[in-house]
Amino acid sequence: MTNNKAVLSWINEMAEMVNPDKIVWIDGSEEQADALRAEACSTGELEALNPELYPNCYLHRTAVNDVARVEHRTFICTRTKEDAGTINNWMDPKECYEKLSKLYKNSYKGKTMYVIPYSMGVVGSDFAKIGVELTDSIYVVLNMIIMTRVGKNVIEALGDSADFVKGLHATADCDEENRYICHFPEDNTIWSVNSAYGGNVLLGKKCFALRIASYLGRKEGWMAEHMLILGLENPQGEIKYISAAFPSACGKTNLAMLIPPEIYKKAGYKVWTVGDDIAWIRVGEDGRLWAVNPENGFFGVAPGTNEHSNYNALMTTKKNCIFTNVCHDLDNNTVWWEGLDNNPPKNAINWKGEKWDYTTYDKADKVNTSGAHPNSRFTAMATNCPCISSEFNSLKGVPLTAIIFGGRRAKTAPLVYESRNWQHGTFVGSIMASETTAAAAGAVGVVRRDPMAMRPFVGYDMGDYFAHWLAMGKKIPHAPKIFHVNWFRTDDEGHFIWPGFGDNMRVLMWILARCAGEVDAVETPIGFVPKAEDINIEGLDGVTVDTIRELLTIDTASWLEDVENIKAFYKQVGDRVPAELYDELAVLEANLKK
Ligand code: OXD
Ligand code: MN
Repeated sequence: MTNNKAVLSWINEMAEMVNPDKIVWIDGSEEQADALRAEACSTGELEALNPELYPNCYLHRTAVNDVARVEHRTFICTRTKEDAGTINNWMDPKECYEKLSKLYKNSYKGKTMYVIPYSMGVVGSDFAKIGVELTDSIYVVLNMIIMTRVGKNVIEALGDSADFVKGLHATADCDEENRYICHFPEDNTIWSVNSAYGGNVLLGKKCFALRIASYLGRKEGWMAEHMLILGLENPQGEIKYISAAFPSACGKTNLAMLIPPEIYKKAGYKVWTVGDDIAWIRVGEDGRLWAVNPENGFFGVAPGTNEHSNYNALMTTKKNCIFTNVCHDLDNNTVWWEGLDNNPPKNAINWKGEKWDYTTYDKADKVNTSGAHPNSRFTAMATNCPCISSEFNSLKGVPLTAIIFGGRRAKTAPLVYESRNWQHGTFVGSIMASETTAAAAGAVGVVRRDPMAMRPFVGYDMGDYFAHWLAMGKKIPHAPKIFHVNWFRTDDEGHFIWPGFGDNMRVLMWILARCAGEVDAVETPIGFVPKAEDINIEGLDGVTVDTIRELLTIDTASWLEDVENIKAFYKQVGDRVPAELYDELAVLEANLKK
């Protein structure tokens, strides 16, 4: 498919090591994808679902020991340990190549090597970057076809350039003890071995679009972030774009596909999805920040997705979708997961491939008793999403009006607050955290600091990453305002106070009003919070202005406790935490003690 010397000699070198029976290029055609689906169905790698209810949809099960990203086996292999930083696992590149070469040796024997040329971002856009993934798995090929832009036009766009990310994946024996997800940012290379689970093997996603891309972004002056992008359209037809970073499992996909509450819907407001997981962001010629979603599909968590929590995501899964590790309803050959409805299938196979009796389900032991694995997934085409933005395929992206950070905090963070400026906003991102609700451990959960929701995804030193955020701020004449939200405050009985889901739009409306200079705010030690009466609660059952007041209170004692936790975290990040962030921390502490 190409005469590109760099591509061909790399493929030859890899093929010599893994020793496939044959090499097949993925050309992006429907005919080839169809043939691969048929082949995967004939071997049992995929099961075709009911063609009337789920046209062109398939079910796949991974090995039971291979169901999630493996952060403890994920490495950043820069030449010096310091450049990978203290938060990442590090291995010397030479040592890593040697170690993994042994695991790769002959691992494709009897198999086909699929060569997948793919683009992150629309081919032809200034944002787009090209990768080539080699894999022994048809499941990976078919997922990559949904999640990225794959095919001939990509390799044509590459021409004879050597500027592409080289990704090698081998399922090998799926041996947990020898599972490695390794990144060589200095070589534009990703090596993944002994896994076949999405997050570890769809190399365009976390590995390239976040870890390698964050490294490239720093070098080239742009940003790769773990952020959704949405457009909020007002009744006049004007659309403002917002990006938001939340840690995994804090509702990014739900916010990205939000359905406005009745009062806003009636008035003519709409929400459009540009992306649900990753944003690549650049400074535009107009001095604003412009963002694209480099992906082409959604790799979403299935459990909990239902008509009420995320109607649009559910609709997106109804055709051309690959389901992984969900429950198989044998009566009508469809899929099911916990939280889809209250009607578990009576004749079903669970995520492990065993006959499943729904009456044995025990919330305290989900992994062993649920029909679908808690991290079971759907891989769905973005263009099947009912609320996909008309700018999804835009070459220049969308201009950002606001950036939002958020975490799951039972007590500390208020419903929403606004940072004072870019530097303070960077600080707010750097202190992001999410709590586990460990009832056994007492009232307050365990805090895991997850800066900008990027803890597992920064391809270099975290202190340098903070410095890059500060440096970017100096290059943006019209920077978006930066906010922090928390949908997860709980009352004394542990119940969520804020209804969340579609009603989060009420908070987005305040954020956009602030960006337009249309509403006042109250200055507090942590930043600006709304006046309680400025959050619209019309049509909200059981939420009063007093509820909002409670959601906006700042508990000085728990914030001071948090300050100590932040100090410990910064210390762990190490020497490269910028002085400006220590200044912001000192200001926060002084404000709280005033
Ligand atoms: C994640 C994901 O783990 O998006 O963050 O899959
Ligand atoms: Mn994610």
